[in-house]
Amino acid sequence: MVTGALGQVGTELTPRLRERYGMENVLATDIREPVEGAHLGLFELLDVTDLHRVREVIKEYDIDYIFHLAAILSAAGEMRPQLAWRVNIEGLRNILEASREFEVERVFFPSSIASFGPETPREMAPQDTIMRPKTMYGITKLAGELLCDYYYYKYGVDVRGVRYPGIISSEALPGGGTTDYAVEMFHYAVKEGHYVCFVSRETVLPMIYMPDAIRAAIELMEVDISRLKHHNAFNVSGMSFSAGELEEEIRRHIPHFTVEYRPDFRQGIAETWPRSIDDSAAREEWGWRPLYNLSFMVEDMIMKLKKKYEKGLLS
Ligand code: NAD
Ligand code: AKB
Repeated sequence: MVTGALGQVGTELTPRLRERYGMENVLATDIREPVEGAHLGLFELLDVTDLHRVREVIKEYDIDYIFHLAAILSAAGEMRPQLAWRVNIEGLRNILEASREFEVERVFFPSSIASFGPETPREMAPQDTIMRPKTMYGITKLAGELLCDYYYYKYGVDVRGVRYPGIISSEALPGGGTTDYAVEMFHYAVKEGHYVCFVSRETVLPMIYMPDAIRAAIELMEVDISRLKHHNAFNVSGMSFSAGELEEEIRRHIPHFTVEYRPDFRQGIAETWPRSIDDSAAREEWGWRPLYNLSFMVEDMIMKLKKKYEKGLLS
């Protein structure tokens, strides 16, 4: 079962899981209906804050693995902090509680670089370090990591997770995060040749390309637990670059592309996050290796988006 399956990650993780485990073996769920005509396979409406419904769906489908993606991201969470708390904390608790009750075999929980704070070393943020997040989203992600630990040690629920950097992808648009500029920049480059960026040119954040992000989730869920010392909240890294460096790399493919930098409140959020993260624990414990660097990712993104705009799949 995938929760929040219609979001940026679920849109690509769900089909990948279906390819790997069989169409009929993967249930997509979300609080909203899929767009009409989208070929989705098994789907149920599920609000993760509704424990009764979470239990009902897990029981009805005899769920054994859960990829719990439903969440309110950083920028949206600053607009609606109470909602972020409810979805990210109560939703996770419901998933863990029902997993304990129905003996779900494994749960995947994606945390984020947002769980770090300004007191964390900004370069190569370590796996185990000081963490004092300043956004509601970051607070819920850090509390979520701890809640996952609690269910693992107290009840033996096999919950595993990563701390994702900003995820760049070409299928679904991102859903209200601070790193959204890194995806939006591609769309505006391809369709308009100009982008107004909401963080400064110098802002550096860690990022990962979606194929690597999905592989990380699947590899971690499949690894033999005896290899894991951390089991949860693994730093996974792909690349780090400034907004200006991304602009320049895109311009190598679209020479007329220009960007204007007009930082808004999301600049303040970005400044509380590390510029790069150390993922050596993931590398050592389960063999994690990212395959995409900046130039490889930019080339692939532009090729995919150009095709989509040309075919009229995006407007
Ligand atoms: P998204 O915002 O694109 O998608 C979240 C989905 O959750 C949406 O489809 C939304 O409809 C659904 N949702 C919202 N409230 C819900 C509720 N009450 N019940 C059920 N579904 C609900 O997010 P995403 O980018 O796909 O992120 C997936 C997960 O990965 C999240 O937990 C996020 O914190 C984490 N993550 C994402 C990134 C990133 O850059 N995308 C980075 C780090 C961590
Ligand atoms: C956000 O910007 O909120 C997300 C994240 C890094 O968790 N993309």
